[in-house]
Amino acid sequence: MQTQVYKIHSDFFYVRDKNHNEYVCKLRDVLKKQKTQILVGDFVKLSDDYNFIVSLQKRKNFIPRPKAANIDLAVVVCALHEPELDLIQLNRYLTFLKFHNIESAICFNKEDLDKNIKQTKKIIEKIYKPLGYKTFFISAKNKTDLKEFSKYIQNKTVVFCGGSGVGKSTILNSLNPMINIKTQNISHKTKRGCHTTRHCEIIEFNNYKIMDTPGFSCLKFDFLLPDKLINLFDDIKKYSKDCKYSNCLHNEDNKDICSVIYNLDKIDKSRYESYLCFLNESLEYKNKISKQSIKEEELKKETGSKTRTKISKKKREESRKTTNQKLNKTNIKGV
Ligand SMILES: Nc1nc2c(ncn2[C@@H]2O[C@H](COP(=O)(O)OP(=O)(O)OP(=O)(O)O)[C@@H](O)[C@H]2O)c(=O)[nH]1
Ligand SMILES: [Mg+2]
Ligand SMILES: [Zn+2]
Repeated sequence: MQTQVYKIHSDFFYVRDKNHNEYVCKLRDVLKKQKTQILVGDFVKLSDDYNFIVSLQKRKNFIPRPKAANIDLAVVVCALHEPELDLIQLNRYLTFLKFHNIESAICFNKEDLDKNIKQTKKIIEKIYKPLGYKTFFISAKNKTDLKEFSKYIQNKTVVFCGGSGVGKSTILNSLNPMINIKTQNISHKTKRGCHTTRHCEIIEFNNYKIMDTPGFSCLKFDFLLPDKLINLFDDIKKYSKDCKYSNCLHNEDNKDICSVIYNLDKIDKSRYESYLCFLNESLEYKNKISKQSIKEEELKKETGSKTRTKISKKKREESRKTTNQKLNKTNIKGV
């Protein structure tokens, strides 16, 4: 029987069929042995007694954080205040979703806390509309301006992503007061959310199918090679064609001959800052894996400083290949 996983708790998988019958089951040993990882949103087949998942259907897509599969739309939820709006964090989510080829929209929540909402809207829309993102400004608490947003997310499998305390669960409650998911004030001390939602779960009602997820902030670009990052920033990439070096990373290194830096006044400051921030993370990643492979090579080697230099030089060339192999592995493993 074909069902969809809507919640996972330790070894238990909560699944639902298309008639909304729900079952709790475990994973068949053979799937465990194959190290098959089941995600919320996965379509699975059950055994005749409904006690076991016996097979996993091919995924349309997935994201490793929050762990979710078969997504039509990701909504990145941000608070305008409490916690304060952090555009680098927003760009982090958007870039990560773009890497996974998942369509995204942005929902700016807590508009009731913004005294200059008109001005804020103008600034934000100027950045994100040209990038093709649909943006919504709402107050989940006061249930204002929900109409357009709620219509947009109907009849799709939607995942709510965003930091803790931005109001993901409150939005769900405001769309259907009958569900009443636990929410909690942000901490007075840290001004951050309290990680109230602990598990990813698909909530279905009327024409909605929404995954509420726990907020988190430690998403890092430690899985991507530095030269690939530019492909995830269309607004910066468009100026990179005239860079003198084809391997230019558009940072301080080649600043006098970098066409991106020459055109910086045309790029939004927070977008370029985000690019540099993620670039540093991916440079660290590249450094780490090439050091690792040089170390491995040196361990294999016997003695002789001349040969050593030669081998490590050669290794550096090889490490690009190794890097790509590791990258491919990481993407699969990242599930
Ligand atoms: N003023 C105001 N407060 C809001 C709004 N939406 C949510 N809140 C409050 O923000 C706090 C956090 O909301 P949650 O819905 O728990 O946030 P969350 O994103 O689900 O957080 P995690 O589950 O920790 O990831 C709660 O006290 C909500 O009442 C809003 O539109 N305006
Ligand atoms: Mg929550
Ligand atoms: Zn450049």
